[in-house]
Formats: sequence, C-alpha cells, structure tokens
Amino acid sequence: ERSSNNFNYGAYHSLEAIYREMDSIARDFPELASRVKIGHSFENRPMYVLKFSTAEGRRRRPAIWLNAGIHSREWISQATAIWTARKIVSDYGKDPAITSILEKMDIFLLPVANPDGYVYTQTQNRLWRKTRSHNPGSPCVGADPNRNWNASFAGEGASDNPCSEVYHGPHANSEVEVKSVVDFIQEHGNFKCFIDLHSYSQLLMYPYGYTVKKAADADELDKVARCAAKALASLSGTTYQVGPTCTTVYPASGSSIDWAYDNGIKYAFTFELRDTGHYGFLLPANQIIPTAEETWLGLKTIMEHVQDN
Ligand code: ING
Ligand code: ZN
Repeated sequence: ERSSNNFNYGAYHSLEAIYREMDSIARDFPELASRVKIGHSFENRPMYVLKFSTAEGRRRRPAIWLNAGIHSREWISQATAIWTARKIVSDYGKDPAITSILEKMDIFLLPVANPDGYVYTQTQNRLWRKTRSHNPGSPCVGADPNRNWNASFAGEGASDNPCSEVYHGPHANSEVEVKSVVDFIQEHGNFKCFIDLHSYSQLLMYPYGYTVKKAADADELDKVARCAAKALASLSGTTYQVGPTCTTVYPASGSSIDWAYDNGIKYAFTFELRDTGHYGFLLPANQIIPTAEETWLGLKTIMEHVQDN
C-alpha cells in the first residue's frame, strides 16, 4: 500500500523524518528504489543512501553518486536531495530523460552525509558546519568533512587547528562519515559521476580546489557545467557562475570532488545552491521547491552527458 503524501517537501525536516521518507520512497517503489545503510556517524547514527536501479539481479551498472548535507548548516542541500529522491521515482517511466538514464546507470543518493552535524544544527547551533567527532587535547569539536578526503590532504585552504571551521582532521578519512562513503564507492568500483550539493552562492564548480592547475578534463567539465547552469536558469532565471573550485571560490584541499576526480570519477561537480547571500544558510522554506526544481534541470543535464560518455 502506498504510504503517503504526508511529507511536506516545502519544509525543513528532522533527520528522523528524512530517514522515514527515504524508507517510504523505497516501500512505494520497491522495483526502483531501495534504502541501503552504508555506515554510521561518529555518534552512531545510521548513514542511509537511496539506490535507484532498474538492473536485474546483482549486475553493477555504471553509477552516479549524489551527495548532500556534508556541511550540516546548508539545509537547502539535504532538502533538495530528498525532493530529488521523490522526483526520480515519480518521473521514472514518464520523463524520457530520467527513464533513459536509469536504463543504463544506477543512482545513489546520500541526503544527509553528516547526520550528527545535522541534528546539532536543529538542537544546539543552527550554524554548525563540521562533524561532531572529538579532538583529543582540544576543547573544540569536529572536523570539516569537505577537507578530510585523500586529495592533497592538509594542503592549501585547510587548517590544522581543531577549532577552525576548515579543520582537516588528524588524517585523511579520519571522519567515519567520509570513510563510509569512500569505502562504499571503492567497493562498488564503477562510479562515473560524483555531485556534491552545498550552499550558498549559486556556483557550479569542478576540480581542482587544491591547485590552480587545470584538470586534464577541465574543458569538457566546463562545457557540461555551462550547459547545466543554462538548463537550471531556464526555469526561473536563477544565475550560476561556473568554474574550477580554486579560482571560483577559494583554494581548498581534501575536498570530495577532488578525491573523486583523482580516483577516476571524471564527472565531479559541486553545486553551491541558493542564494547569493541575502539569506545565506538560512534560506526560507518557501524557496526549497523552487530551488530543487531548477537544480533538477542542472542535475539531469549532467547525468545525460555522463550517460552518453
Ligand atoms: N563551500 C565549499 C567548501 O567546502 C568547495 C567550497 C567546493 C570547496 C568544492 C572545495 C570543493 O568550503 C561551502 N559553502 O561549503
Ligand atoms: Zn558546504
């Protein structure tokens, strides 16, 4: 029995509510979606992904990783991700683009990559960014999970001070939330695309963050990103700037997309979602659906390109 339409996609939700909705999507569309536990957080909360696949049996199709909520205070990211999950199951078989993508590839979507941080932003400090791991010898808590990947770890644009917002952690993959994703992706072995959703600034970026050197595939990635930004803007005129991380925002080592790219996942992108700073991290809930709708057009553009290449 179809459980619900009682999840309000135009509101921000607790971790528990998001996890329940993921389960509900999987139960509504068992042939298409399943909820998979890929690990747990520092405070022992489960990390769930939704797997969308039309493959028979155990065949491992080329796959797309959609990552969200790695920085807990960027709530539009988690909210856009769960909306996207419902959009995928609703549109499969109706929208030829997503239908064809799912005939060839699997999609894995992680809506809350930093569950402890997300709970903390809802209960203690709305602007918490990092994980909630302990730093022996320091009163400060957490590491920046987007400085903790094994890509020029502890290089430029990261801090070795545990009290910094961009503390890289004691070693690469020290954060169990990052390690869980790395292990899953490596064990799977056939990811072609990695997209990380952040906020805010309305940017669409590709590697590198750790160097100003041009990535080998920069020209292709730039072209794809420009097409995606154009598709996104076509809905209601929201403009995105496109470019490599390092020169578009700032130098940043140990990021997810640089790790993905250097490990053979060519189509690696970061979205910085709405807005450009008026509300910043505190984007009003009435912008969730408009943001998710336009972002979906950008995501589809990228995924269609991945499918054809
Ligand atoms: N911005 C990103 C950050 O982690 C970024 C910018 C994107 C860095 C991609 C590295 C790679 O700092 C926010 N808002 O978190
Ligand atoms: Zn972020």
